[in-house]
Amino acid sequence: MKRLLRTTFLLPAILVFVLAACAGAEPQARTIDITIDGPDVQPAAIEVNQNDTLTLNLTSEHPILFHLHGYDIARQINPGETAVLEFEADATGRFTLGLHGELPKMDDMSEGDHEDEAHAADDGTVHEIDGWLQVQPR
Ligand SMILES: [Cu+2]
Repeated sequence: MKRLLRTTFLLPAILVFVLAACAGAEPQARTIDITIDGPDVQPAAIEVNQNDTLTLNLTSEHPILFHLHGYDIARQINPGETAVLEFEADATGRFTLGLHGELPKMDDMSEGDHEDEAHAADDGTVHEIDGWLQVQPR
C-alpha cells in the first residue's frame, strides 16, 4: 500500500517538476545597462522572457526622457546619473523604445505615432529610435 501511494503521488509530482524545468521555468531577475548616446542606444535589442523582473540602468550624455512603448513607462535621464527603471515583463511581444526631448544628431529620426495621452505633455520633439524590447512568452 505504501508503495502504491508513493507511485500515485510522487511520480506525478516529479513529472511536473521535470516538465517545469524543461520549459525554462523560473522567471529571472535581470539587470541590463543601457547607454544612450544621441539617437544610439546600446544594447538596441533587449530580449527577455515573460515575467522576468527587469532592472534597466539608463545613462545618457544628454538629458532625455526614455520611454518604453507598450508598457508605457518612462524615466527622465540626466547626464552623470543612472536612471533606474524597474518592472516585471508581464506582457509579451516586441515593444519599441522612444526618446523624448532635444538630442543632437536626431534630424533624421522618424516621428513615431505619439498621439496617445502619454505624450500630451511633452514638447513635441518625440522620437522613435531603432531599438526594442522583445518579451518571449513562457
Ligand atoms: Cu514615446
